[in-house]
Amino acid sequence: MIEFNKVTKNIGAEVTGIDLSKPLDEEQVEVVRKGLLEHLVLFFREQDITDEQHQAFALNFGTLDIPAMNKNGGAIHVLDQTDPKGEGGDQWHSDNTFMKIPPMGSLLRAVMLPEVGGDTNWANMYMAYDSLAPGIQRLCDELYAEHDLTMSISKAVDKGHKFDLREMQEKNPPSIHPVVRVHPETGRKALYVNRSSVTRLIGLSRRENEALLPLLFDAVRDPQFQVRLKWRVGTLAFWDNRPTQHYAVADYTQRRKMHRVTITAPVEIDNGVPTGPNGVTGADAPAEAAAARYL
Ligand SMILES: O=C(O)CCC(=O)C(=O)O
Ligand SMILES: [Fe+2]
Repeated sequence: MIEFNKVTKNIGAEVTGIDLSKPLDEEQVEVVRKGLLEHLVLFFREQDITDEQHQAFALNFGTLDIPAMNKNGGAIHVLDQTDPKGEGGDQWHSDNTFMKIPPMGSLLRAVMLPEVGGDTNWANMYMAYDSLAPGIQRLCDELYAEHDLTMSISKAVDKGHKFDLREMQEKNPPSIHPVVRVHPETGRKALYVNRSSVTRLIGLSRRENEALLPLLFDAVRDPQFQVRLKWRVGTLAFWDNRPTQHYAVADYTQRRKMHRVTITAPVEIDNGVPTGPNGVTGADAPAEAAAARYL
């Protein structure tokens, strides 16, 4: 029987009674899906699985994305790091929010780990939203933000990674999303801005941006909203990318190798377009006024 054992009060559960090397039946898939909605990130321990089994498990919950930075064109993204500082994971973020349809979830598996260090943290962004004063929540409910992959990629380029930044920007132009995202399955509001990719709040002046953005970015920092995972080889983490952010702690110098797939939800469950209160999407943002006031 599949069981969920909470790791903290507010986010994260270890899942037992499931073998990810075997196909799941419909009932098992439904139990895991519900568990994910409740706990936001699920940890599966001692799963000695192949990339194919990893992908087969992910396919129960959506279609596989081909990541923008994947040079080999496959769905498995390999993170192989010994010098992780500034490589992107060590900043609170939700995956690929520069996309019009960011991934619904990510499934990350530890293949090789340093002796110590390299933990990952997740934060509950429903709670981050709930922690704001009602007046600030109302303000946020009406705002939009621009998400751009340039910030995180240019850091990697600075570190010597070979990306053609201009080509990546052309292929992946910035997207605008509501600052508050209503989860299509739970109906709850989550704060949907992250320091890794948000460049500005639309329609606000530069000074207004400078005052408000740090407040919103830093709502994620309260440890009450967080869970920290100590990986073991064979641990797989599956998170709902819509109401969470995560942060990979860059405190190791030995090799750490992780395999990841990201998924897009089935359209009948979620069309994938981040949607705010009253059903607005990035397309409803006041774009003209924004450009003028930003300057
Ligand atoms: O390396 C990790 O633990 C997480 C990296 C990350 O941000 C991701 O896989 O999306
Ligand atoms: Fe990430």
